[in-house]
Amino acid sequence: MATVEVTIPDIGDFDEVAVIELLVKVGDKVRAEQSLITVESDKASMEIPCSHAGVVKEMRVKLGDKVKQGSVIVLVETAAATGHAVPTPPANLAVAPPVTAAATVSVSEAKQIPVVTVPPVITSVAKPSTDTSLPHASPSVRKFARELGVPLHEVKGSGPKGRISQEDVQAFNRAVMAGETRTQAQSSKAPAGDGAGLGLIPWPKVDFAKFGPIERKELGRIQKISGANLLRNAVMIPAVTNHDDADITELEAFRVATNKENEKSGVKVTMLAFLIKACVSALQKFPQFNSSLDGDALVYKQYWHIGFAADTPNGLMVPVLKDADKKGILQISAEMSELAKKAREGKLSPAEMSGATFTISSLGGIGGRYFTPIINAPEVAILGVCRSTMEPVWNGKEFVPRLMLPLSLTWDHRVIDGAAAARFNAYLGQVLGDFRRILL
Ligand code: CAO
Repeated sequence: MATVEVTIPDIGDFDEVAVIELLVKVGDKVRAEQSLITVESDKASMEIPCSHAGVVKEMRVKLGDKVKQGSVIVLVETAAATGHAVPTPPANLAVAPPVTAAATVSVSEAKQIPVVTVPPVITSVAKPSTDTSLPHASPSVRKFARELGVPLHEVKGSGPKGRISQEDVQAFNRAVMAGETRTQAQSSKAPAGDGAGLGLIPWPKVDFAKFGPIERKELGRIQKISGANLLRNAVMIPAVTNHDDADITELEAFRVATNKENEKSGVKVTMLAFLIKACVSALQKFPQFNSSLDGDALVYKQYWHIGFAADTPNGLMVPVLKDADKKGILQISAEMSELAKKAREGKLSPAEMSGATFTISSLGGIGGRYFTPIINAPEVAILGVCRSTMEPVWNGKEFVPRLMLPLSLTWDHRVIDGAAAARFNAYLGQVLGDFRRILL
């Protein structure tokens, strides 16, 4: 066993350079010629390579330290006595090193520790304006950018002299993903919004009038807004839809009876009110359905605000019934009817359309069997409901007529998996089949 001091080699015209990156730590196994640290002068950044294979015993520098030729940077414990082999300069020099001196080897008599230096590897130039081939970033940052496919020369560095950090690359990547900025390659392909930015072929341009009479009408304001939202949600969310049926025979009988009892109150209970309540129970049992993605984290909401799609003359609106967990069926019905009326009259306030944690889109009053609703981001799931029909259902002995409600649950596969979705639907079916389960 021998301990080798690795020092800063001749780095040319620079008195002192700053340590900008530590590429190894104590205990790391290192190969000969593996880069140990990155230093930066006002002209270039350079990797300082190791001379011997071994294990890092001690780091003699930290970030921000100023070092110069001869400064000891790392102690490496090697397996065999070393100090005699002259390491060859690294073959993968990105730019010719500022010095041509061969590697030097000297032995520190006092400590009996061989001191070994090898030429640095210049990795980037500090002034990209004079050399555009190498953006001003350390090797690990450039590797990171390469792996993400980020064009480094388009990233603005926030470090000294415009040096690009890993955070700068991440911020650039986030901005591109969020559509806040576009890479030069994206911009050169097509303007935003026509799909070509996604690498798709252009939208077909057809002269419809060539085939018959036409009338052109501009989209309404709400259609434009909801269209842009729906497109983003459809493109960005890896969505899957599970279809299921719920037996609502008894629940419908109860609803009809409740409406008879409350005839005079003026409040009409529809199936949607029961669905809201049943969904709250399912959301409480499966909290990931009541969450939102925030970067790499999931935000679980401790409130249950249910949005419901309303068909209005101006287009699709989604009023939000707040704190559905704290309200009974009659109150939910009354509030829903008020919100739906406001939606149709175009009188919903922004507050009445925000804060939803889950959405229900019911076409039950109109018809249909199943459909695939689009998730209302940043929610992670939406329930589509169609018209219930009386169907023959096998009860183990015979077919019996049951009122079956078709359910279509769309979920974000980044947050939810198929098994959880199937369980959610099954539980929802159980609750709708026997509403007493909500009390359990
Ligand atoms: N199965 C059978 N009948 C149903 C039903 C269902 N699943 N859901 C509602 N109905 C019945 C109601 O009982 C009512 O019948 P009666 O008049 O005989 O009592 C009738 O259909 C009309 O109900 P409704 O639609 O007025 O009431 P609702 O509470 O079910 O829905 C609202 C309210 C605002 C959601 C609804 O009016 C609406 O706008 N639906 C469209 C939503 C939509 O467009 N979704 C698609 C979004 S994607 O483009």
